[in-house]
Amino acid sequence: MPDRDAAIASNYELAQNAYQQLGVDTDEALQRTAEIAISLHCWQGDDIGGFESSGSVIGGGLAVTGQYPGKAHTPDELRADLNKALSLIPGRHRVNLHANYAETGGKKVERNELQPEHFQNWIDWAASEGLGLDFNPTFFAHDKASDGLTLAHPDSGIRQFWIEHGKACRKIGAAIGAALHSPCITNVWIPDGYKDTPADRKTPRERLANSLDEVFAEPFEPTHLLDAVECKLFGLGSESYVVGSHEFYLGYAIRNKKLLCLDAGHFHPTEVISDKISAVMCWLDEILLHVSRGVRWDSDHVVTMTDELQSIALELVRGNYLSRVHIGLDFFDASINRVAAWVIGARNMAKALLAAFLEPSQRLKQLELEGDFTSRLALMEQLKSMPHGAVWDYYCDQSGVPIESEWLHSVKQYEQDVLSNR
Ligand code: RNT
Ligand code: ZN
Repeated sequence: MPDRDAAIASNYELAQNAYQQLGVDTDEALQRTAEIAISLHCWQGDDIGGFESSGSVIGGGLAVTGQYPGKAHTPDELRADLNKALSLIPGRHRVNLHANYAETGGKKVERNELQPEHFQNWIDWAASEGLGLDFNPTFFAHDKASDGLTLAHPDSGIRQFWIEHGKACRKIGAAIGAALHSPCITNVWIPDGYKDTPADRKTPRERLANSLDEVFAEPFEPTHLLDAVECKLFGLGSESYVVGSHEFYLGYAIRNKKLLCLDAGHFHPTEVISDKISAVMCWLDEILLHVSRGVRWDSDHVVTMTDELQSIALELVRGNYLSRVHIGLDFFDASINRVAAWVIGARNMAKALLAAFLEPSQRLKQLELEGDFTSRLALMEQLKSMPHGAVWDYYCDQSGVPIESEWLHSVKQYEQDVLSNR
């Protein structure tokens, strides 16, 4: 389509000139955006169902609402859906797995007995697609997690089971990282907490610290495995107390040289992770982000182009943190096409990063240093109506993926050809 191609090129040229006036090199911004991998969470594709067929409810305070048809029921369907989504997202990315996505060939394998071989199909697929993989132990959707306690459980037998699960998952993560020549970030999130006011806030936290020490006892090559711990303020069923709170895991991560995972939906609604990044990066080598969108009590809406998303991207770029921050997505919506949910969230993350690379950050910092806050504010506002959409479309086109007005058609076609036949 010569008209389409000409429009993309000429819109880009106009944008390039406009950014040049601000001292911003759009080509460089495109290159830098292309270097960033975003880890796509597999669980958006099947409402965190996984393939254990244990019949356990998800639990852990995680609730996926919606009945949109066409969800993936098998590993092959899920991989096909991921391939579809990835074909519509510019750049080279990663996929984030949960332990309950193991493939055990119809055999019941307990969580504490999972092995790397149960993820061999995922590894082979990732290798053939040129993807990195990340991993998560699954401390929910299980009989032994039905009372909402796992690593902090007062029953030592149950605690031991989950410790063994954590250990098994780190072995799997290390095997994945070794096989794919890219460190597998293995992230621990547990649901543990209480619905109502606890009488003892201290002991569960001590139990959690001890359990984590056991889980993390075995050393692995950091080129194969990076451990992360994820904090949360509250969840469904843990409204009054969460054992693994922010302060708990921040301290644990600093002392034990772990990555801290900051999930954008895991704080009080007036708290933002964009303000936390530069604070925790003073004390931690690396962190993991779960980019999500909180809406009232839900922490897992599809990522949209919010102020906070743009602020997160700006912080990563302004602070030059991108080599120390791993970006993952974490949301689940079963009320819309699940492939589209991935595409919207991931494209927004990439688009926000591109917009951040298009910011004349030095100039803004200089104005701030000079105390000219009027000009700082005026320039920040001016930037909001700059033509970054034209740069984005050009980036998508150059990357061989549909531009903004085109990708949905491709998902609708996939829905008709594939999803609607499930
Ligand atoms: C839950 C955490 C956690 C999960 C995934 C499925 O509140 O955000 O990251 O969403 O592990
Ligand atoms: Zn999360």
